[in-house]
Amino acid sequence: MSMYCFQCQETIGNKGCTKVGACGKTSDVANLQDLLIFVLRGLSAVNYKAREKELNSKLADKVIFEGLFSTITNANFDKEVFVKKIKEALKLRDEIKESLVKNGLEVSSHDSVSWFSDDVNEFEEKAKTVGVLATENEDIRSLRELIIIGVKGMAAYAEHALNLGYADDDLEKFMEEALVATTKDLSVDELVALTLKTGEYGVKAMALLDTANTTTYGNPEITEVNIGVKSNPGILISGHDLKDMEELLEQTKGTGVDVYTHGEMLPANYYPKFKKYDHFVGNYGNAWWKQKEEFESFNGPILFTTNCIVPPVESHKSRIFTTGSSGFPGCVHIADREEGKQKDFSEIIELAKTLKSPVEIEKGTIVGGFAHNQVFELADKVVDAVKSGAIKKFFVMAGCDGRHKSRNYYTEFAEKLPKDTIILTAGCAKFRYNKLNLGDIGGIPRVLDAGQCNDSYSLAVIALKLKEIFELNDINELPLAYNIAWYEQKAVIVLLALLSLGVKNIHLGPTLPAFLSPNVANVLIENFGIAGIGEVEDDLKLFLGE
Ligand code: SF4
Ligand code: SF3
Repeated sequence: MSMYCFQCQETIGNKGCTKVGACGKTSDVANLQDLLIFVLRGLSAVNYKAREKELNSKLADKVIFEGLFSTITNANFDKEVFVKKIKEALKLRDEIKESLVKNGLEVSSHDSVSWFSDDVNEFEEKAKTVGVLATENEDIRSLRELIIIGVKGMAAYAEHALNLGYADDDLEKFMEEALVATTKDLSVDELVALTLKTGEYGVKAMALLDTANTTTYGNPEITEVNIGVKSNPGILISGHDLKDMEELLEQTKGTGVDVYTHGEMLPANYYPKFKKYDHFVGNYGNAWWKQKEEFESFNGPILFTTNCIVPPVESHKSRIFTTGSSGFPGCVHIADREEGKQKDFSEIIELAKTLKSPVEIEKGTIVGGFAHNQVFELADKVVDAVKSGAIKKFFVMAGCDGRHKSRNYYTEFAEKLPKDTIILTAGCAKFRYNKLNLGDIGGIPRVLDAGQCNDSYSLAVIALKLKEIFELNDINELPLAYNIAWYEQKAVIVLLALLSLGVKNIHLGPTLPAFLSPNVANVLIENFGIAGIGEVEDDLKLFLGE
């Protein structure tokens, strides 16, 4: 075994990747990611303590959540990045440690606070001893990882919000608390309680990002998104970061280069502020896992702002650029913005001008933009449709897409749902059914896309609003079922957030996470009615109570 990673749905054999990741992550990168998490625990311990005398460092908060984000599945494959991040975190940890001593505050004796090296060979040695398997008890390991994985998702959302100038110290403090808690001898019950608290903070993180996005770019509105192409050369932008989207649109204005969204950037099309750009053409392609073919035919440069990168083939590797928490060795990384300035995308734009325009792979439009504000505007229509029986049930089918064949389940499930049901979606899971032509109910489309995975927050807000309108005591009394698909860690924080809001009986697929030990899975099953998926026909009967 040269590594151990089981944080995503595609982990090998639904157990763990032990030689190389199914995602393409090499063992040296996986191990350095483990070491980074270990070092971030130490940094969290000292920064958390420093809060007692308001000596805590804002930079440490940023280093912590950016570090967590960079370890998310498919975000960053660059070994050098992790070496740099480990060194930076160690340096900062020791500076804060010094200030703790000076100010008479106790310094934890945990190894993550005292271990130090600046030798990369030693990093590799140490990394082998601090990974997931360092916790021997299977249930404690499972809960610790569930919390860390949830916090990784939370960190991603916090980073996007910060890029738009929105931060919440409470959230940063919690991330530190959670990381430190995973170094302590907590009981199963205490860890279960912390898991739920992670969900509560997940709601806060998504709410913060929602405020950041909608305040900056307006509320998403119903939009027909073009999925065809135009004749200019284009740049494809992927991932979740709207600030990058804005700056790319600004810098491409008047250059003769068009901009297209890909994967989780599709919802950028729904924001009023982005609609004013004539050269913003629409969306190209589908969910992340089809990028090999779709990037080939796109012809132009591709900018990754976050996960999900598939290791690129040589024929288009030189057209791939990364920025923010994403990275891939050999691909140009666009540096972070300097205070008061934009990122510099000129290299991508210059390259685009020399390349051919995209080959059309689809034609027509898809409809989206059903985040909370837009749905509230339609509330009367929706409520009438429920009261008249025209809408019998809503299905929340949010989350991630992935490459496993078993995910055809979601397409089939959407196709076979009765015509009096509505799908509420968010995240790249939607690409399994958003081009199916499922029709509408009295003008309300049967697939309502709220946006990115973080916009699952909108779905929760919508559910809470419906509960209020129908004067129900419990969110679970709504005619609403949850059939969620997951792949990476952001979907885990969405799941924990829903649990913390009291949502029961969520079905999670295509497989239950490998990081849930049988006992921990049982806790979730018994207390929250969490279930996996089965055959489409059987599940439909179950969901529809037939
Ligand atoms: Fe395996 Fe997923 Fe970890 Fe990649 S992120 S190494 S596929 S478990
Ligand atoms: Fe998709 Fe990677 Fe999760 Fe944001 S882009 S939902 S998988």
